[in-house]
Amino acid sequence: MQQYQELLQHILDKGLRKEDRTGTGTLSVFGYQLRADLAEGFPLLTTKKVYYKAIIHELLWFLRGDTNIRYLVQHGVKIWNEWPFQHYLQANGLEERFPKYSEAWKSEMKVFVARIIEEEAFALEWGELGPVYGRQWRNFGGVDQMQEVVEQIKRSPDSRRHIVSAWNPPDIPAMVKSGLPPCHVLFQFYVGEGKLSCQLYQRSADVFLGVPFNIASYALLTMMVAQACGLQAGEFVHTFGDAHLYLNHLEQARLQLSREPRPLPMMKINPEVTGLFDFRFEDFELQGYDPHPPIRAQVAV
Ligand code: DHF
Ligand code: TMP
Repeated sequence: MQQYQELLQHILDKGLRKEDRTGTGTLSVFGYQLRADLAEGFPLLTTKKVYYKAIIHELLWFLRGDTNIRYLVQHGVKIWNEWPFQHYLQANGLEERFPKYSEAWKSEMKVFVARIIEEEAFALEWGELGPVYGRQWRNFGGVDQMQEVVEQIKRSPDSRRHIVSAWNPPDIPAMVKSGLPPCHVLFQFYVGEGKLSCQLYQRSADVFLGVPFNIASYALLTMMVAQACGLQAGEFVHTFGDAHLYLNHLEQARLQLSREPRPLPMMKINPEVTGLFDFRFEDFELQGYDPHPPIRAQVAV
């Protein structure tokens, strides 16, 4: 993924200094595009180790229509914990006792997550992110967009209307309350020469932490939808709105840029699964992933 390295360099060179909602500050560019040919390998970064198991679980969680972090934490996935936790602190007047990013905050988050796992009622009340991706994909005002898009691709592959949108304006306030409004907002499928391609529009992109997950997640979704439609996987095209590096990720980005990309791994999917909603974690096997070591960074909440 030389193109990802180029995006990091581009933001370091050309990014505008902008303040942001989280108070962290960013270097930001507007409008950028990456393309990955899925026949060349699975586009998982090799210049740092990416916890790809979280990506598979998160994608299966979206496809279930689930919006509660309980399923994720039960599968060891921590990437969505900060937002319901912060909402919980705020709703219970605990924000001052547990200042964001402090050691007390980090250890209280562990207590919170343990309760999400152990107490179903607590999870139902405090583990909800609101009507985010899973809800909109499977039930956007009563429409199962994922089911319909698969049927449409099979029925009229040449259609220019293979769209799934997570951006549901009446639902945005409820998403803001306990989570975030969608970052990966809208995607479109395209069929040509028996291959299925996908383009994503991402309105806001944390290039160091979120984007490596987003690329792999949509590449995998493209492969899964292709299999469910009896097609080969083509390209994943990733289009960005505000693509930014948080100011506390710049050192990490420079370290990553000093590393040479390695050959891409291959993702093997159980060929027997033919329904998009029938995939299980065990149906995926990543082969030949040999990344450089992980690079830690604080996610901006
Ligand atoms: N907020 C912000 N500011 N940036 C994001 O990327 C982001 N992503 C969200 C929700 N809110 C967000 C959902 N996706 C991580 C990766 C993806 C993700 C959220 C967090 C993350 O922290 N990754 C670390 C640790 C992964 C692990 O658990 O091992 C990484 O090093 O990749
Ligand atoms: P925002 O809602 O103020 O744009 O903040 C959302 C942040 O989360 C922003 O830094 C982008 C980042 N993000 C990703 O990069 N990918 C994701 O999948 C998600 C959910 C968020």
